Amino acid sequence: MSEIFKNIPKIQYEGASTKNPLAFRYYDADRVIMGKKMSEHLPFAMAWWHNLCAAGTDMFGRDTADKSFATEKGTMAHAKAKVDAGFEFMQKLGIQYFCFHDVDIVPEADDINETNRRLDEITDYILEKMKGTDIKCLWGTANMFSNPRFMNGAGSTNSVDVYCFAAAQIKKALELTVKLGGRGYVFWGGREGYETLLNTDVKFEQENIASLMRMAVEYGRSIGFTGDFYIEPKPKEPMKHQYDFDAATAIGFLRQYGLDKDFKMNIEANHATLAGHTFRHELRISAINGMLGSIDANQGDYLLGWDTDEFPYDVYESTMCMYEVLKAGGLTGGFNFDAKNRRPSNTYEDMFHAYILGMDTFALGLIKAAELIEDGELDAFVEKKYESFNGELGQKIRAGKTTLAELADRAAQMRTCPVPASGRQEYLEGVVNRIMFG
Ligand code: XLS
Ligand code: NI
Ligand code: NI
Repeated sequence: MSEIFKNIPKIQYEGASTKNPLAFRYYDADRVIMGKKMSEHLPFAMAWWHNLCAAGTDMFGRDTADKSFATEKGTMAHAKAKVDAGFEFMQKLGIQYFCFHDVDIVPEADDINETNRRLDEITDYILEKMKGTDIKCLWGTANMFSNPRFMNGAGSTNSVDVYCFAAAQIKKALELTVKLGGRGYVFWGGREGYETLLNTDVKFEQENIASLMRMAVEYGRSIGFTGDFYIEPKPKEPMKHQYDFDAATAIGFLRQYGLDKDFKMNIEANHATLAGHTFRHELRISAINGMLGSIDANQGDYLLGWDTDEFPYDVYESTMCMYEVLKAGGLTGGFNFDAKNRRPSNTYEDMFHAYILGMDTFALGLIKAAELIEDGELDAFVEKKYESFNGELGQKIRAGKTTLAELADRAAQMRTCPVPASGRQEYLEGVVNRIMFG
């Protein structure tokens, strides 16, 4: 098989001062940060769909990039060429994981039996490719949003037949994920939501989604899937209102239906901002609930209200992300670049520039987050901020052993209004800038 990305060498770390556009400035796989190699802190993954399938089509125009890889699109030859391209791409970048939807890796047939046969064939081919490399699957998923049959949802559909189709796709995608040794399995609720309550029974739909997930857990465990299931929260798009709005909503849903032991969150930066949160808010909420699993590493645009899936370049954001990840003790999943080149960035070289940018952004974020933690000033401040709870009464409150009457008595004895200490936000923002740019 001949080289696809000709003239692109293996990308090496050359240090911050390099002007070589095809080199890493910060991502130095073997560099040890806080006791672990960068490559272990940052299990990067390639998103099959954006990198090997999407070619720039948007609502207003057709493809700008050529992702045919010298074959005819829609054929198994093309599916295999994408595997070849993907493996060459990952090896040249030193990326160890990939993520996929079922329909990313083969053209879908009308008859699911034929689709499944194609999936078997392509995953045999992928397995063959994996041999002799250190490339693995991060997570798999079923695309239950593109095909018109899912227009009213998958788990939330009004059609029993469509529900069965969704079940069949999940069953197969789980088998493929296990076959490829995937660490996780993702549910992104693409069409699980509603456009109008005039035609929607929300309770009915949510119960059906939960049942589908419960069956997925049962089946996954029965075929030896030991990884995490993930929900990837998103507030809107394509639906006006999506059920997995944000981490807090998704966690509540999982607890309500007894799924919280098997599921964690896959937090996507751009989805967080669409929900009106910061990326780090979603990470923190997941982490404090023991559900920080994996990350879809991308970036939105503050001027646009949709999922622009840009490659992350904002180092302030990646630093805050890595701060949360380090504090949480790492991820069980990894960092999937659910990101695409801008439509006018349409060459093979642009694909590499995009991943180099994303990997460097997170590597620098990791370096800066470790410095913030080692510096210790933020931690020390937060600890001091709550110090009044260190006393006897504070400890009693923390232990849940006080009554309202007891606390009210204490307030009654004060005679003056209590004043808490300053939050010092601006000072702390300056501390962050000292570490970032000092
Ligand atoms: C779409 C989602 C999607 C999931 C996988 O907004 O981010 O790409 O990550 O289905
Ligand atoms: Ni997204
Ligand atoms: Ni995503």
